[in-house]
Amino acid sequence: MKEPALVDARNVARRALALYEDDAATSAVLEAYGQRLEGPLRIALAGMVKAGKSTLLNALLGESIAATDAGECTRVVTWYRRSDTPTITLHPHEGPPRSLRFRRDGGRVVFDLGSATAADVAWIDVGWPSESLRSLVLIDTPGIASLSQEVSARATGFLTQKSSASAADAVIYLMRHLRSSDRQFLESFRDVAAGGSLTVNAVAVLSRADEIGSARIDSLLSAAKVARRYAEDGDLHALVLDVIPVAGLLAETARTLREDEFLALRQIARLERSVRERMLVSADRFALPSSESTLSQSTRRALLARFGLFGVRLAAALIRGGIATSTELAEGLLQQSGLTALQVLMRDHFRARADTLKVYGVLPGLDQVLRERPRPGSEALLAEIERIFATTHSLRELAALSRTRAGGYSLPAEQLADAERIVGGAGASAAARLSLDDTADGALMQHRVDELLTRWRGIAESPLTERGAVGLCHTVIRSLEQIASERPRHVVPLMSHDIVLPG
Ligand SMILES: Nc1nc2c(ncn2[C@@H]2O[C@H](COP(=O)(O)OP(=O)(O)OP(=O)(O)O)[C@@H](O)[C@H]2O)c(=O)[nH]1
Ligand SMILES: [Mg+2]
Repeated sequence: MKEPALVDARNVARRALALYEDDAATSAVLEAYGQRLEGPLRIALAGMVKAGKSTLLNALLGESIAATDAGECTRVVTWYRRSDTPTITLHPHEGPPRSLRFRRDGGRVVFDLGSATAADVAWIDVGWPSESLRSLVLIDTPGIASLSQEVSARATGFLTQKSSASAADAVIYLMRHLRSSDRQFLESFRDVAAGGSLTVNAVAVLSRADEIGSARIDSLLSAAKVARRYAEDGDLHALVLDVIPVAGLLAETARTLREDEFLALRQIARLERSVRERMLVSADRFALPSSESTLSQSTRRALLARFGLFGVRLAAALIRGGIATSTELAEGLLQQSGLTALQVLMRDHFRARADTLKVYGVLPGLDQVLRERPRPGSEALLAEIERIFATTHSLRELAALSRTRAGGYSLPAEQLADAERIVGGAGASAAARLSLDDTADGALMQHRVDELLTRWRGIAESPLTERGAVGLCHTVIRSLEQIASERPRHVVPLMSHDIVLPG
């Protein structure tokens, strides 16, 4: 969907740049905001140390580039953006950027910081010819609450910098359990997010989901239940759009599955049941030397590292259930991993309103620069920013959505749920807003819009509706009118490259 506010925001950025032409420091900041409006949506992965951020990033990329060991690279903010040729550039705090050499090692991309330590590095920029980066930039951040205060501060500093030109437009927050430190972080992030609201641009991932049920074959079902409970938790509901269980390791491996791995797993699947069960009773047992299969100990260790015990058990079960090729296995594992569900959420909540999210994040930053450095002409630009916020419906929707989720309106629960969905709380597509299937036809949609319009006009005019909620009613009505005027609307496809499987 075209976002008229994007054009307006770019205009403000351009005019501001002209206004501060003689001030190099301010110009640099304004230019960075301008670039943020021009470039793809920026999504950061955040969370406590070892939550599985880099693994999930690799899964989303479909390639193993981000380091998941304990090296220095895990301690710096790293950007992944699309470029025609692979390049890795280190940006130090002091001195010019420099290229880093990398090599491939068993399907992984490996690079190191050379003589630099993480403390010397401002950020690393990875340019990669990955289709998954066509419409987004992914940002890997170091673990929060890591042993080193300094590393933790780097992540928190990046994610919570107030109105920074280099901040992310949206966040995927990974947590293994809901700890008080997770809540604190999400709250601190909300406090500095644009307009004091994080909700509209954050989703939580219940990560390493395969470990939740001790790698039992129904682990992901247990994880789904836990995720549901978290999603319904009042506090979290006000902080993130949803909570999705994802087994990132399984997803990464599925997207980079090799033929030799499939063949090894098939051998395990073909073992006699009692032998197989004994072998898979624990990770330790699986890694022990054994004469019960021809798979070497090093092969079994490699499988464990790539799949985890749960992944090996699941793969064996899928093959026994009839899966006959590595491509089918990759597909089956990917589906189970939860990655596809996360990608759908990213499509419906982030990509479908990418331009709006960029504007929502950047305008408060421009506003701040103009206020901090007033000069003749800055007042007019501030007024323009205010006008954009006041008149752009999509921005009002985001504000209404986060306020609704934070319990900011007193309306009956059923009406609130209805309102939340209509302003885009279940996804930005018309079908999601109307609570209809993606395949619903025009006539059905029209009928539903008419029905909802009548209902919401009634609520807006009812003397029983509290004054404070009338504004929300008008936003809801406007959203419905917009759906009516824009039909047939396009559903943003889940890009084929999002679910590319290894050949
Ligand atoms: N079983 C299992 N292990 C996982 C999963 N995701 C990550 N791991 C393992 O957990 C460890 C940490 O994973 P990373 O992806 O490096 O986590 P991180 O959050 O990036 O860690 P830091 O950057 O050091 O904070 C690695 O050994 C991964 O193999 C998962 O979904 N399942
Ligand atoms: Mg990491």
